[in-house]
Amino acid sequence: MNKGVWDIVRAQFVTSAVKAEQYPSPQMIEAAFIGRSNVGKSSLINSLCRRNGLARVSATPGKTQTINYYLLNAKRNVEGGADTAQFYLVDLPGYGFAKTGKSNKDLWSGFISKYLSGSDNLALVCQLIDIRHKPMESDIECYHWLLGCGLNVQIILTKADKLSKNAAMAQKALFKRELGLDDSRIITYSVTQNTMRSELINRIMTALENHR
Ligand SMILES: Nc1nc2c(ncn2[C@@H]2O[C@H](COP(=O)(O)OP(=O)(O)OP(=O)(O)O)[C@@H](O)[C@H]2O)c(=O)[nH]1
Ligand SMILES: [Mg+2]
Repeated sequence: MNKGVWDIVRAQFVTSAVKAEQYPSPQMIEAAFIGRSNVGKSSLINSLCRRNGLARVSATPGKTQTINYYLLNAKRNVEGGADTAQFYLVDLPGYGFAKTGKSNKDLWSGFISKYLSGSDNLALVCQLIDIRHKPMESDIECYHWLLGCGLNVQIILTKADKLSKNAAMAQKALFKRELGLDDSRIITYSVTQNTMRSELINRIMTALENHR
């Protein structure tokens, strides 16, 4: 049967959580977004959902401080009708940023690592890395930690519009080597250009479909 590509047709904020008792019900399959503060996690969620202002974006690192759940409806055309699917997109606080008072490191050793290591519904973790940077210790460490949890990880190099096409390709090759990735595990993205939006949505949907 001929199947079309998935698109996101509806998105709404559901709830914020800092502990398991606050996770939303009903439970549903999930894809989570993680990465250093300011890398563009919330912006990417808005881009995928085509809803500016759905997730709060800020030029100041440390904007997102809780686990934020968004309920997404996806749709694709199939012969004679349409397939639909529902899942949670989960926006997480960034790592690698210490604010006065409660250190961001504490959050990571606490509720965020509990969320990542304890969810049977978590089909995919999208780890975002700023394409302009060299591979950083914290990113490499995070990536291996996620793999160690048995999680399915997709690397997204963000803010691709900040580099020339050639420089962006060179950075992608560097990250592929450094993390040992094939092309199916890494994608470059820009919220101002949006050219990879459909590709990324379909990678997420494939991961959700393959998760038992
Ligand atoms: N040029 C450009 N800027 C971007 C892109 N994505 C995000 N930004 C900018 O990067 C800044 C941080 O974006 P956020 O989406 O708030 O980043 P975040 O990872 O959610 O940050 P925290 O919640 O603080 O961890 C904002 O000023 C965005 O406008 C992109 O693809 N291109
Ligand atoms: Mg954010």
